[in-house]
Amino acid sequence: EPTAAEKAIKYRQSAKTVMATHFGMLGGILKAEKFDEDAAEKQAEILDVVARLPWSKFGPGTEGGNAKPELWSNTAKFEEYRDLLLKSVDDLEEAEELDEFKKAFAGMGDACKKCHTEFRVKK
Ligand code: ASC
Repeated sequence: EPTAAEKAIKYRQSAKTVMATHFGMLGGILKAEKFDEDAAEKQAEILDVVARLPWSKFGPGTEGGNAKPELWSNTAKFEEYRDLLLKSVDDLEEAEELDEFKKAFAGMGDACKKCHTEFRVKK
């Protein structure tokens, strides 16, 4: 039986795998020759839910996985990156034109990258 920490790590990694999959699907839609706005809106809707899932599973006692210990000693910074991500999915939800989707998409990728650079172990 996995420990509570192992379950938390599995959960947050799984949620991020799903998030990355939909992020990639949206990227494909935004690069396509003809913009399918309905398809982009569907992905934004999914991301707006999925992007909220991982964060409660980084609580005290869940150190490990691919996260650096610094994540638990600098939670303010971690939460700043999380909020940056959540702002970008709000922007995605509000986007109505290709340019707006692209801008929010870039913001989302930027938030992913900033947090990974600081808090994810280098592989
Ligand atoms: C992904 C993924 C990330 C982000 C990041 C965006 O698909 O797994 O960590 O996008 O590379 O900059």
